[in-house]
Amino acid sequence: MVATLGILSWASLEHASATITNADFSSGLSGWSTRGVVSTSSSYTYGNPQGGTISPTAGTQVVQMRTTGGSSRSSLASFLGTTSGALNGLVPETAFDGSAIRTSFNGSGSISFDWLMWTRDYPPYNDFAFVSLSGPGISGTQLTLLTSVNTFAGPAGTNGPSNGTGWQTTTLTLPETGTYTIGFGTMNARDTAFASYFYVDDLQTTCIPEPSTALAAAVALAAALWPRRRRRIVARGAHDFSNDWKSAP
Ligand SMILES: [Ca+2]
Ligand SMILES: [Ca+2]
Repeated sequence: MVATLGILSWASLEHASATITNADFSSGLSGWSTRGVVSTSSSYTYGNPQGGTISPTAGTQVVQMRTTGGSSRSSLASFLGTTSGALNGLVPETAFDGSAIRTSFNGSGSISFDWLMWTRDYPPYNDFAFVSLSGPGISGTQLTLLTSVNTFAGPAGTNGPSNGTGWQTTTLTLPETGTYTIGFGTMNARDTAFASYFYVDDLQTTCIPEPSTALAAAVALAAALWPRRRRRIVARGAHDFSNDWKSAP
């Protein structure tokens, strides 16, 4: 019995740990593919005006993507498995260059992550950040706009708030159980000047055990509880088993 529970326990741990590799970027960019200007660090600090420091929300490092100096829109579209037109459609302005990362993982239920955008740009130069997701139950590549300069930045010369959008958490639904690819990107809009910066950290996904594993665990649990209940009854010197069973919680 102990051996059985041990195996089940090991199996469920193995299942959970196999979901997202380097989900908090503590191992730099290991397990991630990148395009454009991408780096990881224990912190990013900007000078005034409206300077600030971006720190990880989990582990020892956070990833940064930069718009200016990145790759072309068509290159990013190819990298993320989508079209140049779809990326351009995320904001009303024309999208130019930018940077992106992506990784694949086994999951089900949902995936959540932390993100923050900081900018040296200002409205109406509407640089933006987005997430992409593809996998079972999703048609093509799903693109979701997370934020853009017009929604959080201040007037020219201010660089917006010192912490940009601040850290936000977004959760996406995974329609089925299987292998998904998630991507993150940021792009210049309206022109290629004045960089914006996009940070991501702490990806987490639920992982529901296979039905056969769940059933086996339930059977094992019932078997484990049965002798314990019997021992308790015997220890109490029970001579009337029917009463003991009725009074059992
Ligand atoms: Ca981190
Ligand atoms: Ca810009």
